Amino acid sequence: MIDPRPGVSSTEEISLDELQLAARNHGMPLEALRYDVTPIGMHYLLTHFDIPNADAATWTVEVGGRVERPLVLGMDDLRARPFVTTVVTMECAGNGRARLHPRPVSQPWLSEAVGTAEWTGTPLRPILQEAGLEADAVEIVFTGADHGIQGDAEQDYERSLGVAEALRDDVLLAFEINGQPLPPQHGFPVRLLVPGWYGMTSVKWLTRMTAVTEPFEGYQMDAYRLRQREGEPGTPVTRMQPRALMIPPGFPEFLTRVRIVDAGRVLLQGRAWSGVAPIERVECSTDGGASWAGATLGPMPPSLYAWRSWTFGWDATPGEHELAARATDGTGSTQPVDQPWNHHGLSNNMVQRVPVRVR
Ligand SMILES: Nc1nc2c(c(=O)[nH]1)N[C@H]1C(S)=C(S)[C@@H](COP(=O)(O)O)O[C@H]1N2
Ligand SMILES: [Mo]
Repeated sequence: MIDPRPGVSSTEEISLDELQLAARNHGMPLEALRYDVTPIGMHYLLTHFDIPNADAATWTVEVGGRVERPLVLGMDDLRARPFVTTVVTMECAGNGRARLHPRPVSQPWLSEAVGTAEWTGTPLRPILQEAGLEADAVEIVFTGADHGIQGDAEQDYERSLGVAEALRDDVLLAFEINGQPLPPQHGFPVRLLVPGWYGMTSVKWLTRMTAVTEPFEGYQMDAYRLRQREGEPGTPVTRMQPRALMIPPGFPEFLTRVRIVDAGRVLLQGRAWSGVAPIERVECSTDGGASWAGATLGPMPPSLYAWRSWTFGWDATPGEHELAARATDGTGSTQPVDQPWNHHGLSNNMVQRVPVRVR
């Protein structure tokens, strides 16, 4: 199929450029869905440019722009502030992209660009209040120390957040993950954490926060919009849409990763999350999505923004099967069974399908 649109692949083959991104930016092995909190090295990772060489002793976070009292905070200042620890599920907005047809050319995620961590940090709101936002400030621009070129624009990685969202009491400047200092790849020494939103908003290697009077239009704002074609205005990508994933049952065949399962009772297990509203329902299908039945939800998660476990009993009969799972959140929003295609393959929560051979 030849697709004339720029930025989408006209072949089914993953290119070496995409493989290069995939080798740097790894997903979470799906068997790690068994953990409430993802072990650090198994949490997904996405870095657009290079991991900066950061020295905590000299690191500063500047607070400037439309504020009454500009601040310069070192890591000792940040660590001396009140801190909280919270369990948050984070997912890349491009998760699922590589299963779209035609395929948007970027980091080729299948469905594993997710992880749940126990983040420790200091709340952002009191810092912004100390700096004193001017009345005409509408957004805060968060700048990372990493630098590169994307879409012809040379840039530091930068994303903004509206003032109301930035002042939410669960937004943190995080300096620890799972009880340890952030490792280099997750934003050492400090990153923004915006629970509920797709990962692009949680700026790593944070160096600057700038209050601005107009919506910020930097590259990473323009890139995260839902549009069918380049050039359309589109709508911004914000919170994580509901998604359920299952631990692929049985054991895999090395190359294809098709699952081999013994006939009989099989307990399917997984996690579900939404950044919009709590998970209300998870359903499973064992016939490729033709019919669905309710899964059993596990205990309430430790925070509003942590994934919830689920289980589903399946009487596996010999033959080839396709398993699927889908989540519904408290707004009634359910995962689509057909692809919700958009130009960069963002915010795409098509159901996961797991081919299984029962013997
Ligand atoms: N400075 C900076 N922050 C960043 C990024 C980046 O490339 N640079 N990537 C973003 C994206 S797209 C995602 S999905 C998350 C990934 O966070 P993680 O690598 O800690 O899982 O970080 C976000 N924050
Ligand atoms: Mo991302």
